[in-house]
Amino acid sequence: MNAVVVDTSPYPGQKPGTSGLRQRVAVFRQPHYLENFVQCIFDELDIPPGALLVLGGDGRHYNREAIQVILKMAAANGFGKVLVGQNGILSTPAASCVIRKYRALGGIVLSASHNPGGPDGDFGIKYNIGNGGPAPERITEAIYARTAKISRYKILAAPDVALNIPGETMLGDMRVQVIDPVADYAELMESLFDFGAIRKLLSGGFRLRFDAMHAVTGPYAVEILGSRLGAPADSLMNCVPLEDFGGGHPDPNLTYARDLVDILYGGDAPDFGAASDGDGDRNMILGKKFFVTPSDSLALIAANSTLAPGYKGGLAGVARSMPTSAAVDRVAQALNIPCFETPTGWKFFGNLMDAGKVTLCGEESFGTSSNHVREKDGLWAVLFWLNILAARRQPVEQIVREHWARFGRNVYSRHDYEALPADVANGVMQHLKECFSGLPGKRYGGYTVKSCDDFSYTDPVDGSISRGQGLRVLFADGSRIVFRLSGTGTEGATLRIYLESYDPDVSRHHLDAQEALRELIAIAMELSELKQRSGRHAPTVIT
Ligand code: VG1
Ligand code: CO
Repeated sequence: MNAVVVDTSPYPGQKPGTSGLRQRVAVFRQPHYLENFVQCIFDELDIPPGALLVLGGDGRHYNREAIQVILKMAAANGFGKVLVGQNGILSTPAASCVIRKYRALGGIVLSASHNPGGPDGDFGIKYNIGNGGPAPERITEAIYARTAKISRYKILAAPDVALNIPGETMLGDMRVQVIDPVADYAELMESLFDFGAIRKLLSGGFRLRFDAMHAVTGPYAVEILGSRLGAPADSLMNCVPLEDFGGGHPDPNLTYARDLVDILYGGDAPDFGAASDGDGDRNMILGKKFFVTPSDSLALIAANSTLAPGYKGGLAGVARSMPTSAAVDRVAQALNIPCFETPTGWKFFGNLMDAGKVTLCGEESFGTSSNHVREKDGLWAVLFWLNILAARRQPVEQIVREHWARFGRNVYSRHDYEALPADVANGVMQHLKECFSGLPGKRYGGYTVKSCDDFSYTDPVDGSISRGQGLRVLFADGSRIVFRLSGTGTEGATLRIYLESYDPDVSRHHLDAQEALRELIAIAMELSELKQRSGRHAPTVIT
């Protein structure tokens, strides 16, 4: 078997976004498209002899073919060994866990996360570094720069490797070890949470529903929630992964996880509901007729963290992405620990965790996790909630309401306008920026603008600066509106509007967020001229 060098030429636009390179499957299927990007990743690495790579994906359409290409390219580029999930499957947090556990040089994760899959859907690829986390911008920028110049790639001329049974084979001079995708991850979860207490909760009449949305967490949920914790088989929905996620959006929110939401809001609802996304790094938490916002979930986990054995020593600090509500900031203050505010995207948490500055991190986009891995982790959050529920023995809603009564409520919502024409979305952002200098001091109904800016972040560990991370309008009473363009979509542009106010008054805590934020929503429309510019009258998704 020989390594062959194939001549190629650059494709424009192979630019990693918030989380890797995401494009339509048809784009990835173009000749050399995947190969170009993978070679640029490898060229950017210093691959020492015997280097170990971790490889896996969320099982979406094109996963199987891409895995074979990457294996052959890894062999031709001098890797000593690849750990690959059985059938090419690894959830994003499991990949992170495996990279760390086996001290790999890094890993390649194939996923477009919550984006739809299938032949007409999306595919994605991302490089994770040796700490298990997404490559920082410095590296993704360097990879992108290489994609503009690439002229050849290396690949082994070899038959496909069988990936259906765990075990080891050779591919040229490189070893390929097919691993059980669940085992290492399940072991890590058992080391963090009180499985005995959760088992007791689940056998004592407490009812849960978990929706894997036909995505990668199915087998993880069946093993961990089902086999190890005793959740009945009919409490685990859509746990058979499908290449097209059954035609749905594998995005656990109130819009796309409708089936689960209907069950939790219906008659005879279970006590607890949860879902995770395409690659298993997101989570949605529901109680009986109650939705826990991801920002509140992060704050609640922080406030109750010592109930879980893996966190009983306390937290070093917490971090949240800028658009995430400040609910966790209040918990950090009470615990007297630092709280960091980073740009959107998990890659910004890695340095803080590596430096021991934070234990828990979260994003408003249904992402929560800790320093046990360097990715967000959907099932981890579900298990953390179950651990808290097993210890407190109160309904989800009551736990959240007690939290609000103690810390006040950060009323929060995000409005997404998906698939806008790019020029309309850019026009809105440009218009907002132009207004900014005249806004401070201006009154809108009960709100006075205090300041506005384009969020920029200086990493406290390596000093790197990330600019242009979202437009913020901050009001005198601490409320805020943030406008940001998505960096994960593949069609047109998605504008996200994040709305937040703070209410310490318990007598208003029952209000629906859309109701409580009504005035701020109107101000966001007025400032952005979104309706006039786009002709849209309502968001595509409200969370
Ligand atoms: C979105 C979320 C962001 C998250 C990213 C990746 O990015 O807002 O918080 O880190 O998706 O999540 P954007 O640029 O579209 O707003 V995942 O689960 O899609 O890897
Ligand atoms: Co995801």
